[in-house]
Amino acid sequence: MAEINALSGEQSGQNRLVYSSTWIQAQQQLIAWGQQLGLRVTVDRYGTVYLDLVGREFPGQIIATGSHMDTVRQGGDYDGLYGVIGGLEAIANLAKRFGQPKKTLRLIAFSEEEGSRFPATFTGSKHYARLPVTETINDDQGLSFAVARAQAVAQLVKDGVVFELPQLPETFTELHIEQGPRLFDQKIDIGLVESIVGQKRYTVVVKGQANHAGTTPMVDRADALQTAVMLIHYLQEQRRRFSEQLTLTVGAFAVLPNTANVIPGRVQFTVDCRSSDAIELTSYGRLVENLAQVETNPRISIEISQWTETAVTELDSMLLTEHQKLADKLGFSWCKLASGAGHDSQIMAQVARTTMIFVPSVGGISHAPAEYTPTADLERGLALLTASLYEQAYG
Ligand code: HGY
Ligand code: MN
Ligand code: MN
Ligand code: MN
Repeated sequence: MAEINALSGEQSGQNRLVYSSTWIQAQQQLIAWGQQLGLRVTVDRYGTVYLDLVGREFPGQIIATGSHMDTVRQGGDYDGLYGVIGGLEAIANLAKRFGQPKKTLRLIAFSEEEGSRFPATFTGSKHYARLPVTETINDDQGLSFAVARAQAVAQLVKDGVVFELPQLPETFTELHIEQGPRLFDQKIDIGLVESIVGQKRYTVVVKGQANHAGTTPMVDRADALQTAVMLIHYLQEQRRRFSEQLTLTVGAFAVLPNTANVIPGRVQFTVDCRSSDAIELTSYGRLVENLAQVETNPRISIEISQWTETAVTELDSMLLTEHQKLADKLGFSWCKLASGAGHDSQIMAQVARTTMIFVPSVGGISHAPAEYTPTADLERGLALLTASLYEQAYG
């Protein structure tokens, strides 16, 4: 993991945004490791990398593990990458100790999950799951997804690398940090994930009238920032009507023009709401979608666009039960829990029996440079994943 994280050379956290140079170098490094291990290397059109330890008796029956290679901006060292490197380590250890498995063992490094560069999430797992992927989107520099994708993926497909969309697996197990405080606070080794929250994300654009800060009479102003602040306050007020588990994050703020002596004419902000209760998520989402009905300055216009929606997802209970037994055998403490973070597993759960293994995040911190998990915890998660893959592919 250290080698791949070092590629970005960032002190202020990881910025391995999809199709960026650090993302390309990381996927190239992963391909090189896969080739050194003698694994079959496949890359799909979105740049997801698949490394296969082909099965001896049932090569077409695939047991998969993995996670996403991209990060949020100023992200941590473990979100996504732990599942990619941990999955590779588990497969390499099994190949060294037990040789070829009966079924194919597959590691997947999904190209994009976070939605940090382009307003689209889970692109890698959606494409692999044969679900629609939006390509007609630009990043904040105006570069199109389609161009960035084509340029980056062309650098991954070289000699000995097959370029296709491989067959779907029987099962998918994602090794991931919890990104929350529960395991750390309660000193529990392993989290066995029962379900993952549903998510809705929106962009809100408030348009007013840029004007002179000194000469424009207060009654004639259309101050976009004032209205945006009032809308955000309204969203937070309304959230109180819902259960504690509905999370609301109002994110990135963009204000134009952003100078003290100009009345802000245009403000953009994001809204991220989540819940493991589908009805609650729908009704809060409707509040956001109807923001334009809220009483504001008649000179102001408000545009709301929704850019992600992922359903509340139940994971595979039989795989979870198997992991309980293996964790007991390994002498690890464990608990069942729901994930407040989104994961590629909620897309993979639509096409394969899917489960997740969590390890603690110190202080529950994630999506930040301070994200940290001690090696002993990482190794416990790896040991459980290795035991599970052994049971499924060699047993
Ligand atoms: O936002 C999330 O929950 C995930 O880490 N992408
Ligand atoms: Mn993640
Ligand atoms: Mn994340
Ligand atoms: Mn995720």
